[in-house]
Amino acid sequence: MAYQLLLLVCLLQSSPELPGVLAVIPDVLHKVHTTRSWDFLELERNGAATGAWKDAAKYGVDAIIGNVDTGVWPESASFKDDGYSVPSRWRGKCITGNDTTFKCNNKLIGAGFFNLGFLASGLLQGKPPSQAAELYTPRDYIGHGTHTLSTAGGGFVPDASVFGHGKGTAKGGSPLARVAAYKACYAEGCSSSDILAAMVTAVEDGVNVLSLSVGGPADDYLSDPIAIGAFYAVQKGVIVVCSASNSGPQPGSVTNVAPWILTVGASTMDRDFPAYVTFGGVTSSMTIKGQSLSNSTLPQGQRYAMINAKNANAANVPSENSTLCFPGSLDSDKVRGKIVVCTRGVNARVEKGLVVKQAGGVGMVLCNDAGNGEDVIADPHLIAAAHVSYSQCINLFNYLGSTDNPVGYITASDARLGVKPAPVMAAFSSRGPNPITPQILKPDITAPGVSVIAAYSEAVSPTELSFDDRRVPYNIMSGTSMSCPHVSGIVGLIKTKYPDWTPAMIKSAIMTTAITGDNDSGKIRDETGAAATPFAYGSGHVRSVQALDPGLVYDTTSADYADFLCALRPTQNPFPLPVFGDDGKPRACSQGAQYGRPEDLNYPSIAVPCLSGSATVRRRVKNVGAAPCRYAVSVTEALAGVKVTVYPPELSFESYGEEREFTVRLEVQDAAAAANYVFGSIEWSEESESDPDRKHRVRSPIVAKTTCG
Ligand SMILES: *[C@@H]1O[C@H](CO)[C@@H](O)[C@H](O)[C@H]1NC(C)=O
Ligand SMILES: *[C@@H]1O[C@H](CO)[C@@H](O)[C@H](O)[C@H]1NC(C)=O
Ligand SMILES: *[C@@H]1O[C@H](CO)[C@@H](O)[C@H](O)[C@H]1NC(C)=O
Ligand SMILES: CC(=O)N[C@H]1CO[C@H](CO)[C@@H](O)[C@@H]1O
Repeated sequence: MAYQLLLLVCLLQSSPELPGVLAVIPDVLHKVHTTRSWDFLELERNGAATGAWKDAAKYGVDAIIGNVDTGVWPESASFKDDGYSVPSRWRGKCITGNDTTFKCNNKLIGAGFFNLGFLASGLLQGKPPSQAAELYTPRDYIGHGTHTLSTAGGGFVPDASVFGHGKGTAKGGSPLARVAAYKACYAEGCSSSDILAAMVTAVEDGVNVLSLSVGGPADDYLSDPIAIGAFYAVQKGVIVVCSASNSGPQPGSVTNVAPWILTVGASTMDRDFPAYVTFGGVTSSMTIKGQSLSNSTLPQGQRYAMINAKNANAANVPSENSTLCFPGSLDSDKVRGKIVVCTRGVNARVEKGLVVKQAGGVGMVLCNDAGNGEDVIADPHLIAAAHVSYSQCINLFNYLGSTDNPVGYITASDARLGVKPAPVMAAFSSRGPNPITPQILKPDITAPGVSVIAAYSEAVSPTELSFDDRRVPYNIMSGTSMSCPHVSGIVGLIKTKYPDWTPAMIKSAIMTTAITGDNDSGKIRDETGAAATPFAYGSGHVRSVQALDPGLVYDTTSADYADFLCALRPTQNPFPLPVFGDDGKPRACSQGAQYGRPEDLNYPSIAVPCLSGSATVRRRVKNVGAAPCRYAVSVTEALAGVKVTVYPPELSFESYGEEREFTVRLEVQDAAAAANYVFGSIEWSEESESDPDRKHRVRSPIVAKTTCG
């Protein structure tokens, strides 16, 4: 422990641009945000118009995206040299350790690894690192970092697929961006000091977008290395995008919640990977739908005998074990040549298929139990297979129990597009309210994070299971880890189109143009059943084209963040603030000075968690559209029990860059109705008689609660 503290102190002192030692922070374990490490993810730009992407944003050509993660697979086609040159502002290096085969190029322009905190952390508990060589190279031995980096800034790679599924051109959100990989995470986790070292190095190297699909617990901003590193980055003009974590749907589970971070939740796309199970006689068959990314199918045109694994137990093995298709639990004589129906739970889903295959079965239906319900996953099974929901499987179990010689077959089709409704909030995506400052709504945004295909490490199998010896250049994964780099890629586009914009302006553009509706004429739904709220999706689902032309933005300066931190100080740990003025000089909070309230931070969303009687919050917007222009406000969604009044109701701008202030007054009309959080929104919409196409809409969600604590 002493070593990490020294490391942190040394790190801060070694950088002339940092204000010396801020605090002594215990090292904590952070984890990469992959919900199901053998689930696979597909990278696709969601509804982006080619013109805006290609011409206005030039595919993010001026972005340098840094990724703090598990490293990168440098030979991946997604990081192939694309002939563009390295920007002159780049000061980074390609630090390859003792990996002589690792090469950077003009696409993958930088790499490094940070392991001192990890080695000293006790994460290894005295054991030798499982793969010692992996500690001294930026090479990715896990797959996560390659996947996330290629989602943000991977180049165009035609004909990418996972075993032929989801075939298409893989690409990052900013496919012409330069990318750099900062490895700070290992199989056992990431230490906070390595993460902070990686973030500071990336900023000094000259990245302008920093993507972190990493997180850990934090009780306050000043003991959270990601919050501190991000604060430093934002003051240097580098926007930091982080995943919200995978601890949903519990309320208050969101991480990376500092207001200077762009925090991303995860939702589905309109694509799935169907596999169908047909059972019963020719004249009385029934078909149920599941999901699969199996790399094999059954020969068509025939029916196969089926058996419930429960009834296929080997001698001396209880049926509870064979039900789950544990290794060694199946009797080959009972399953040979058959489709075996296994129940989900305990052992890995893909392992169950292998157990069936090794016992001589030809296919597997993987059935959820009641607890797993409707949550089905497209896995890269080693046998023809379909993962089917509980409600659908009930029909199959009824059939198996009703006949002596059950028969059926499995068919798979390729990826199905246009699935409705979409997006749907993933149950695993972490939820607000913000556990540190409920006056700042978190997460900020949601983006695709379920079944995303992107580049992968060829040092590991697609399922990460030891018995799986397959290697794939592209893999499908799910998690807020996968949604975060989608937003990082879009950020690279905005940075390319508007090189001078501050991190807060870019963040505002992304948040105020998001949508809360789905593709089925409804509100974004939640996998857990109910309609989703801003505690799941923040401002809504990211819309890349609209984010490139927001009209107005909420800018937030370093001084604003300093005031915010000073305003919080009574409830924060009492150490000096890592805050600089816009002149670059350190600032300190003055005792007794007035710093306003945290809810007055100029944020693109509004949260008033302890509303008694009435409250007025302040905001200001900056015109980044054509001038002159005029906007009018409306309360687009009312809050139950709370009246919302915006003043002034109209704003006029004479020039580009001009700022206008307004207030939002919340008045309790029915405290009981708003005793729990209530949600609404306001929207500034552009009014132009001469040009009806000029109608920017700038939306802010509002959350309020009349009870405190
Ligand atoms: C790699 O280099 C480091 C430090 O230079 C050394 O300690 C380590 O043993 C090397 N690992 C291997 C596998 O060669
Ligand atoms: C499935 O994977 C195995 C192992 O890598 C391979 O031998 C086989 O050809 C694959 N099948 C298909 C249909 O891709
Ligand atoms: C049945 O599974 C349990 C674990 O759930 C295991 O401990 C036990 O050894 C298994 N029994 C047999 C006979 O395989
Ligand atoms: C109503 C609606 O929002 N439909 C959207 C569904 O999703 C497709 C593509 O993902 C969009 O093009 C539609 O506009």
